[in-house]
Amino acid sequence: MAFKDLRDFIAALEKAGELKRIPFEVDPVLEITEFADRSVKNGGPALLFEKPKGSNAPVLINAFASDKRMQIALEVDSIDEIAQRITGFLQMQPAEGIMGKLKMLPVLAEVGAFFPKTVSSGPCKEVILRDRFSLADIPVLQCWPDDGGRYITLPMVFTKNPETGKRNCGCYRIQIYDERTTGMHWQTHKQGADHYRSLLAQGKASGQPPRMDAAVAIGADPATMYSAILPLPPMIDEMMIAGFLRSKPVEMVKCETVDLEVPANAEYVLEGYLEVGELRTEGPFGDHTGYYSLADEYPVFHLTCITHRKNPIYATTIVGPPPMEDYYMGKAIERIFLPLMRMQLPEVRDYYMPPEGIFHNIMLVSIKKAYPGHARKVMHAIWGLGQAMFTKVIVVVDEDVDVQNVSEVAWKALNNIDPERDIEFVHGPVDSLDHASRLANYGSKMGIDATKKWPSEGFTRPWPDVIKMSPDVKKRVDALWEKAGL
Ligand SMILES: Cc1cc2nc3c(=O)[nH]c(=O)nc-3n(C[C@H](O)[C@H](O)[C@H](O)COP(=O)(O)O)c2cc1C
Ligand SMILES: [Mn+2]
Repeated sequence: MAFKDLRDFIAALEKAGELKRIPFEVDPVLEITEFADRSVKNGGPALLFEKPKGSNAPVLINAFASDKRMQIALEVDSIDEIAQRITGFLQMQPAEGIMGKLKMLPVLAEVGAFFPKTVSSGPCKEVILRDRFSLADIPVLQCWPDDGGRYITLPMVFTKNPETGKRNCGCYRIQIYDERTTGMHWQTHKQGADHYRSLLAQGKASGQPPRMDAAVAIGADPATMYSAILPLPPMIDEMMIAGFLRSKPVEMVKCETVDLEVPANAEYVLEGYLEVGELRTEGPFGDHTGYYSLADEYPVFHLTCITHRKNPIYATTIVGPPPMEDYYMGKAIERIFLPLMRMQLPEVRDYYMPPEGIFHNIMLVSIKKAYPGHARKVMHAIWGLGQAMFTKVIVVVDEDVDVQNVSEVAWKALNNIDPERDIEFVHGPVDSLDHASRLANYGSKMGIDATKKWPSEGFTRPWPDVIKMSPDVKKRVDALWEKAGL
């Protein structure tokens, strides 16, 4: 049964003992962060602050901040179930004969059942504010002491590709400038920025800077919220993937003042426009690298209308020194995308992005090596694979290495490399949050080929085996172990 909305998810978290209500006043300026940070690092529950200072709306945080809560959010016992469902679709073969076609019908029906559905109204329209509205009524956090202000941190930002009309939904933070004006922090590699660039070019060609519509939904059923962070190819509608994840179409409603649709079950919807070309200083912001990302110039979002549910609940998150809530969201991405990565790179056995690497700083990859230079081919392929292009360090190991075990990777990889021979540097795009690259968004990346080296790769010395005790001795000592009282 798909979650109807955020409230339904909150009820499920509460029933599972995964949510704690905080009934007294806590300040959204810094205090909620300190609660959320301590709680996530202690393996604590999701938190619902019922009385955030200065607002009537409760604040939900850490709702996705554990493996268990990610499973509840996506309604599975293990995230691998989603990967298996995806693999099932990918393995779908053209059906032969009537029986084959009949067998495929349920799968095809399931595919059809994912597509978002437009409905005429929904809970997000319970209150429509066109004239008197203010962002100050929402309990938006100031996350860290040196932040440039308050930031909406878990939004679903909807825009349309001006050329194709195709929708995109991305999670890009939103800095509050005043009651009706915000920043729009889509980084240059993201889809929202791409739509904006197209309009900028159109404006330059016509001599008239156009306006760009945007709508920001906050709080919905968890699969829909989660879909906003998924690194999907541009032509894939996040709302379709949300439908796939919850096995039920997402219901969308038209906005009041802009030509966009948003999830009907959203808690809040901010509608508005960007004057294409208008930039303003955004940041600094205590970011998921654990450092403050520096202030930079980003587009400005002007609100034209706010709609919300009656008694809205404000859903948010904080990022900062890892592990934080976003680590658990990222871990689920890693599992969900493994079959998709393997579709293009079947030699990949597994991969892992340790929390200290903040998604893009390090990826450990195991492969079934089949030909000379194979590890390097895999590195370059990963640097060409969507947002994996940002990966600063890629370590490729043989399939016998368990990449989920960092200690095993470090041990085997460090033994297996001749650094001057096995490390490869490349130049290219890097994550906008990388503060060490020589230029913003451009820098170098490193690949480490830690696979066993072959004679066909010019390695002619013998390669030793890993030490292992023989199984019969292990068995004998198992028995003697008890006898020894150990
Ligand atoms: C909590 C959180 C906050 C994020 N904030 C931003 C942000 O401010 N700017 C940005 O470009 N990406 C941000 N991201 C990453 C994007 O949501 C992610 O790259 C997504 O795939 C972008 O979607 P798109 O490919 O449709 O643009 C954030 C992710 C999370 C989990
Ligand atoms: Mn997208």
